[in-house]
Amino acid sequence: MDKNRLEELKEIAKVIRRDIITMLGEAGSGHPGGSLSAADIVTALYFEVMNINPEDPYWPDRDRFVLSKGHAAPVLYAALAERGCFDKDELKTLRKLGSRLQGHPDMKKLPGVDMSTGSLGQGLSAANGMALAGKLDKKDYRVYVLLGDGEIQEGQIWEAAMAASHYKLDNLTAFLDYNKMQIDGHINEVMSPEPVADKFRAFGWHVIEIDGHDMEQILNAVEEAKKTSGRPTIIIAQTVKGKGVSFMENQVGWHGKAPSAEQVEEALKELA
Ligand SMILES: Cc1ncc(C[n+]2csc(CCOP(=O)(O)OP(=O)(O)O)c2C)c(N)n1
Repeated sequence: MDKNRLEELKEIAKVIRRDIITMLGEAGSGHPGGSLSAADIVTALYFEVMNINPEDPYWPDRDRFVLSKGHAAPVLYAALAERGCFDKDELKTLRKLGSRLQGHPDMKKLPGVDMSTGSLGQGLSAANGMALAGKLDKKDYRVYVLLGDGEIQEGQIWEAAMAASHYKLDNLTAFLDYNKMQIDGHINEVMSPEPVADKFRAFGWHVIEIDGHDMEQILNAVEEAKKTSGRPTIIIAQTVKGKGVSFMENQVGWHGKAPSAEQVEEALKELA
């Protein structure tokens, strides 16, 4: 990949991280840790990978994205706004009464959101449906879904994993945001998903393991997924919860807490 383009994408990821911090500071509540850990993946999808048209959000041939870990809504809103789907000024309305930018994404309110999410465990099933519909309709759009490592403790994920390989959904690519933390502690202490790569392999998936903050690795993995036929792909992305803001990194306490005005200032300095 062109070095300049890679640098541009890294810059966009920084803008997305800054917007996440600003929005959460303004809202006074929300989920910074899991939004920041997913920022590079979501940037790669919306700015390099996905075939979408911001002027025609319901275009039937568009690629789809399901933010299955819906509490990370700020990363999706920041990406949609930066991509031109709506005015960036609206980011200020996050979590306000009547806003299109609810605490969890609502497809009936905000064009550009392909699936309403927030109740963990359901997004992979919805993505399966979109991928299966694409096959039945003989369309060549692709479906991307982002899962949390705590989220995959939900049984429905494994029913969906089984179905995706049964239906040979090679137009479906899942990302696992493997930041090792969930709401109330370290993943290994609460409920370990390990050996997660072997589990998905056993369910019939093609598995790729990457550093989820390395833009080149993310893009190469997506290319490999596109070339994989007859089965779905999961990209297990090693990430850091709170990535980019030193005092939030690897801190469970920053799962669902907004930064104060001083903390917003400090974080924005680091992300300058
Ligand atoms: C069905 C359901 N149960 C509980 C919650 C509350 N909840 C919100 S975020 C979260 C932790 C999710 O952890 P993980 O998937 O690892 O997300 P990340 O650490 O990436 O933010 C929980 C339990 C929920 N949203 N849905």
